[in-house]
Amino acid sequence: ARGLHGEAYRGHIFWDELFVMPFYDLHFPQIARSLLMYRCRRLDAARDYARQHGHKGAMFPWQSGRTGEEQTQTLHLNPMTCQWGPDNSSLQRHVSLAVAFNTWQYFHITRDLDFLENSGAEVFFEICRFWASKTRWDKALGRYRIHGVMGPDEFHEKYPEKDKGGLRDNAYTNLMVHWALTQAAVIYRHLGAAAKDALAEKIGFSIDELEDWSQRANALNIVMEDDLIAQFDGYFSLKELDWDHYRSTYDDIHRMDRILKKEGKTPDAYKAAKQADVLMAFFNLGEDEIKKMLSSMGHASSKNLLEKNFDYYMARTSHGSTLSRVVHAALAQCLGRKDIGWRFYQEALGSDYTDIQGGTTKEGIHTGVMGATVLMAMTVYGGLHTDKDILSIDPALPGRWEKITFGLWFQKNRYEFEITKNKVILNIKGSEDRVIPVKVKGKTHKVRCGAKTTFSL
Ligand code: IFM
Repeated sequence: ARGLHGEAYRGHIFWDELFVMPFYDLHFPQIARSLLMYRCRRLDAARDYARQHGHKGAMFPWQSGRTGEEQTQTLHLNPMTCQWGPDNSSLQRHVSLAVAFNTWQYFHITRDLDFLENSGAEVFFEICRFWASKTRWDKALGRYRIHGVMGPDEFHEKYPEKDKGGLRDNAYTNLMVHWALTQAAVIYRHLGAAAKDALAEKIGFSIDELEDWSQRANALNIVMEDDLIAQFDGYFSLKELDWDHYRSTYDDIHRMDRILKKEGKTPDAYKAAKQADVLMAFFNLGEDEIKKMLSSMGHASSKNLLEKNFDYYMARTSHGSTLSRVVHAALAQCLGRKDIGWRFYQEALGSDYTDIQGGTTKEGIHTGVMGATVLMAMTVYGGLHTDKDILSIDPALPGRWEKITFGLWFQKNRYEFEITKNKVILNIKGSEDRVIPVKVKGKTHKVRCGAKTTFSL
């Protein structure tokens, strides 16, 4: 979470590389690969961890260090009361989904087949196995459910009336599980025959598993009401928080959990989130993909799915993590809410310059927000999209930016962009006899390598 800059969290590794990796995928693929190898080398520890909890496959720990074992604290100090309380955050099993997502993204951007065949696919499939074994069939509901997890929002650790940690059907988790269990077939198709045989030999993987995963993925439970995706099953029955009251009573309400506990209440009982949770799924996959996934899970959604969820959850989030601001900045821009997006982006950029979390920077910079803000200059404002096999660019430079230039590697080609308010200049390195399709403002152009091509905007 803090790179090598300081000792916060005792140097532990969480899921923050989800926000950091795309920067390295595009600019320094060897570093990206080595970050992924940190996980691959700890696959056996993740397998043991899954076994200890009665599951199959590999379950990566929420916080890990050298050995790959779970290092998450089980007690948490509330500095407002100087009291220790239980900490269930190790139930953030979604960390494994970040590993799977990063594995796919790295391969998609770099086309490093050697990595996929020798390490990545095994990790990906073992993560899928874990999630498949964690799904439980609910006969009455006619759906698979996932129990006992926490989403990225760390204010909700359990149901208020229960002692045991964990929630049912966290939407971010279930959507990402759907994504992973479905994406496994795509990964499998990329493998050569020898790699497929090797996986069959090494982990007993067979194509039948893909069929089982796809069936579970489509029958996963997502709780929805009129387009609103419930953060977890039971979320809509929680109490509303009086945000105006807390804003006027406290100078800083980012850590609403600590304030509520100081008042003898529990954040578990309120519709109040520390950071983006449902919205994280949109941040990772985009609105169109979420709609497609919901539809294959039997949910109709309207045109305004993202907008409705954005407004609903933004009004109920205190941004107690720097990661929340980048998610809100990116999604606000997608919705054309440029002012809101820019405000979140500015705050995110200032995270360590102005130490917005009141003293945490001295323990190390926040690598997640740093990686994401650099990337967003290219993606959110430069308008770069790398999710398909054709690179696409549709810039939306903010008011004061006159020009942005950047280079990147994508599927083994080197692209160099110079973007102003009214033009894009692209130079794809390589010999002049090569032509590569690129989308500019939604239109596909065949771009000749080895020379600059200018597009008017
Ligand atoms: O991984 C994050 C988490 O999402 C919010 N709390 C801090 C962790 C480390 O940065």
